[in-house]
Order: sequence, then structure tokens, then C-alpha cells
Amino acid sequence: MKKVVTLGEIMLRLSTPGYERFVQADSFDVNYGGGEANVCVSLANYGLDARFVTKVPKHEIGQSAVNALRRYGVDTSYIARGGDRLGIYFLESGASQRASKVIYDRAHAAIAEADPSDFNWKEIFEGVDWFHFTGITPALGDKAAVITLEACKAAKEMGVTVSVDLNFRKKLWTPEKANEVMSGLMQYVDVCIGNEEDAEKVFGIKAAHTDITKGEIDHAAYETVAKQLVERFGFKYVASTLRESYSASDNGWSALLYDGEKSYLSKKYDVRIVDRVGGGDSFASGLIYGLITEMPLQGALEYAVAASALKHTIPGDFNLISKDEVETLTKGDGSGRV
Ligand code: KDG
Repeated sequence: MKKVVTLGEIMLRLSTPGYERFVQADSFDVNYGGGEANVCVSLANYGLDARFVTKVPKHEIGQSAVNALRRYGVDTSYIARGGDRLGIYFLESGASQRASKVIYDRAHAAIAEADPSDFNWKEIFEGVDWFHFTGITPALGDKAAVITLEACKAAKEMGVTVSVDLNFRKKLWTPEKANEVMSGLMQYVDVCIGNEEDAEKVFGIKAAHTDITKGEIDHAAYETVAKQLVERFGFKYVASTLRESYSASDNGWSALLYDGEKSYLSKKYDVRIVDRVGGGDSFASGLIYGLITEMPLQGALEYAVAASALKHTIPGDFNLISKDEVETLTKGDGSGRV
């Protein structure tokens, strides 16, 4: 069985019930989530040996986060314990023309204050095939950036394939700081996932076509971004979802993968959004699954985009979709609403 490790923060997610606004909610729905945790849950769900690495406090809330991962078969044996708190994020889901809102309460979280000595990468990567992280982890603070760098170096030394999702988070760092830190990490990365906005915010790489409405990009424009990413960093593959945002409730959803010579374009799905948080993570996990199981590139891309289209139908961060459900969707022609 293939083994994957992801590194990042898991947070308590408190979302208003239904589409309530923050100011009217009397209770919150409790879930757990975080970019790399979401990827790890999907990969465990697809049957891989998936290990999540983070640090959580020793108290019951930290344990609840660990339990949420264990419930879906994630290997939690290298989660460090200690520190003061688990980060929280509050979510108000948008609908129709009203956008979603996220409020972070994550300063001083255990993983943001973790020490590099909390993790023994030689042990963590023993027998591992793939390592995934996102731009969120090094953005958590200087020590988290060092931890990410040490993980990347060890992964490369041990022959582990490395993927990144650029995932720029403007509430965590500036584009200048992101550029400085992420540029130093890219030499260890084989597979880069990042949309047009991430590429521009993190690396100042812009699509050649400038007449694109924010949040929407066509595949020809994204291809120019992918080519620049490969030229600058030598990635083996670059991929991104391509979102056409009709409203907070509906998206056109497809994806592109570039292998340094050729671009592969997926089917496009018409997605009715129940919960879009984690949609990008389910694309990343679908792509990792497709590549690690050696699907043909077009098949890996179709698997990833179908998995992430299906994620939009599930409340919570985690993509609790089975392999069979993803495969069934990929066999259709892409028409009809997901
Ligand atoms: O990709 C999903 C994440 O955005 C969500 O889980 C919260 O980790 C999070 C973040 O930093 O935005």
C-alpha cells in the first residue's frame, strides 16, 4: 500500500447552521479541517496509508481533533502534543450573490508555535512514497516555515515525491513574505498545484491574457501560468482547478494539468454548492491518488476534478466521497448538475 504524509494545521471549524449570518447564530456546527488534514482524510478514504503530522494541545479539544482524523483512518501516530491551543476558524456559508465569510482565530496555535525538534523526519518518512504540504503551513510563522523546510529536505533526501498546493492566505502573510519563503521551498517540489491567483500572489506570475474576470480563468490563460511555473521551478507537473463562479451557490468546475510539454484539460462540471471549503484540497488529494497509483495523466486529472466536484455536495471540510463514487462520475460525459 502506498504511503503518504501531509504536514499542517488542523483547526476546530465552527460554522453557522444552514446559511445563518454570524450575528444571528445561537449555535455552531462543529467540524474539524485544515488544508493538509483535508487532503490526508481523502487519501485515507481512498485506501492509502495516510499519515498526518501536526502539533495539538494535550487537552480534550486537541484530542477531539485527533479523533476526527482517526475516525476516517488517518495515521495520527506522529502528531506532537503540547502547546496552548487549537486554532479555530468560523465560517458563514454564502448563498446566491452573498459570499461566504471566514474569521480565523488561530494565533498561537500549537502547530504555529511548534519547535523543529518536535518532529523526527527520518522516522516520519521511513517507507513513505509521497509528502504533501500547502502554502498555509509555512505561513503560520517562522518556526513553522523552518519545520516545512526541514520536512521538504528530508523528503528529497529519502526519495519521497513532494507536492505543494500554493494556497495563498492573505490573512496569514504578505505576497512579499510568501514569495521569499515559498521560493526557497520550491526546489524540493515535484508537483505544484496552484491557481492563477495563488501564482500571482506568491510568485508574481501572471496569466498572459489580462482580460479575465477575477475568480474566473480559461484554460488557455492558465496554461501560460503553468508554463511559467515550470520554467522557473522545474516542476514535473503543474495543475489547477478552473472555476467559473456563477454565484456563491453555483460553479462551473474543471481543471488543467501541464507536464512540461503538453496540457490536459478535464471535463467541466456544473456544481451546485452545499459547502465549497475543501474543494481545492479534494482536487489535490484526487490528483495525488491518481499519480501515486499510476493512472494515465488524463485519468488522474479526471479523477481529481470529479472528486473535488463531489466535495462541494458535502458539509464540512472533509471529502467523504468513496473511490467508487468518484469513478462513476468520471465515466459520465460531465453534463448534468453535480
Ligand atoms: O482549504 C481549506 C482551508 O482553507 C480550510 O480548511 C481552512 O486551513 C484553512 C485555512 O488556512 O484557510
